Amino acid sequence: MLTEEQKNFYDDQGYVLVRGMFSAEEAAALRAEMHAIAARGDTGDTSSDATWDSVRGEGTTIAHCHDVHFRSAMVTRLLTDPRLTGVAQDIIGPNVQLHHNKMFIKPPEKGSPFPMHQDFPYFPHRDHSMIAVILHFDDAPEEKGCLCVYPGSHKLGPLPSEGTDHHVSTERYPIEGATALPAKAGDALFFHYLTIHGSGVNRSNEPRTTLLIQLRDPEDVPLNNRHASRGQGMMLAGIDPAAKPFTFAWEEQSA
Ligand SMILES: O=C(O)CCC(=O)C(=O)O
Repeated sequence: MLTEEQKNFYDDQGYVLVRGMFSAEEAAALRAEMHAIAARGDTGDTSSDATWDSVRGEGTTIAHCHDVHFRSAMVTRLLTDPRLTGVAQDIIGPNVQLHHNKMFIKPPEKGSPFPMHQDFPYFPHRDHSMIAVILHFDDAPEEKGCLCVYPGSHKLGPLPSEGTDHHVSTERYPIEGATALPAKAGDALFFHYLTIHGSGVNRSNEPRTTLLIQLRDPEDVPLNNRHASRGQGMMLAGIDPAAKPFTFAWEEQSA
């Protein structure tokens, strides 16, 4: 749960870093689980390197996989952990729905950066209820390419985006002008999908291991049908007041 002060901070700044949501032991176990997924090459239908187009060719890579709860029961349990969903409820409201989740491992010395961007262009929603939470499974100091944000930028609304990876203007919003948010293993960073964010290269000699979960109010309305994912629509807290009768995918295809 957020304190009143944390809630006000989130409303004003568009992010809140919750320290020690998970213990060092829990973070270590989750870190091992992520690295085991990567070692198995269990990245499903997503490409194993998530380096963005606008920074490709600079010798960096980043291991990733989507729908991590379809690969690991530990992650399925994590998605409904009340420590996580409680904070999400404080931000979104009583009903919290899964949009998607993805693991990132930024390898040592050459872990890819994420250009500064808003998440809005990837999955725009009518009411802007969408948030992200990044769970840190090892320490993410600045030299590891921790997340950086432009505080308060969620109040600017959707901004023009550039390139195939939809980053914001690099002249207007350089990463050097953003606030770095170094985190420790077990910390959880929540931010609004309009908050401008990104991260630098991992120049350290250790990987940076995270799980990013995107959550929304089930009554919010997606403005396009891009970015579908397995398990999208699962309720992680509360109920879905807008739930429609269930149909299997093959029934929809044959209808
Ligand atoms: O993990 C990071 O450093 C940022 C990831 C991100 O912003 C994204 O996937 O949209």
